[in-house]
Amino acid sequence: MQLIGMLDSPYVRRVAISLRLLGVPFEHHAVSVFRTFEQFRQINPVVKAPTLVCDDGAVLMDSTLILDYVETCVASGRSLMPGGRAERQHALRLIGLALAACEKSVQIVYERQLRPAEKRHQPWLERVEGQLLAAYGELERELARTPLAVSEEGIDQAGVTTAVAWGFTQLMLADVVKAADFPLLQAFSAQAEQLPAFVALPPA
Ligand SMILES: N[C@@H](CCC(=O)N[C@@H](CS)C(=O)NCC(=O)O)C(=O)O
Repeated sequence: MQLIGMLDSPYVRRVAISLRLLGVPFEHHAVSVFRTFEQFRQINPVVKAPTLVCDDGAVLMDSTLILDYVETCVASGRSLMPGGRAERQHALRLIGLALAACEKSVQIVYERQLRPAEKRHQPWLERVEGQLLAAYGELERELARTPLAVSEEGIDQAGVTTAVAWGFTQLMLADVVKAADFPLLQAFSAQAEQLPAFVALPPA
């Protein structure tokens, strides 16, 4: 299978790291939705990163849907999603918060990089920044209640997505989300970024 998209997208990176942790072979093609729009459009007319081209040629998009499919391709029997109902509910809550943080971060990045300064709407930006900080506030409280496993064998999808989201936000918006205000997220992500799967798939 082929994973299409740049690793500076947290959505692409969470899929790439998950594929590697799960031992599912894949080719990565670093095609940009902006710089190489036409090339991307040839693969997926909708131009969404990540895109997964499956071995039978089917084209999937949306990181969560791609990961749903990828989990069915694992030969080793490993899963990044817990099986028990309570554990799965907890993982889904964390993943939802981390994905909301990704979405709000991406919205702010697009506002800063794509929208002309004179067309920016400050109340909208403030709303999105508030949502972003709320998502990380909730994640920080969750980590205080229940620490996440952080080893190559133990990390799950909640851990992968939380660390990738945090890394992206710190890379792009450290002025909005101050690392010192979220010490548990900072410490967890620093440890996750040392894991071989994260080191092999850096965001830049
Ligand atoms: N919910 C989607 C979000 C994917 C997404 O928004 N990706 C961005 C790159 S970070 C993208 O494709 N942007 C181009 C566009 O939406 O036109 C997912 O989980 O994959």
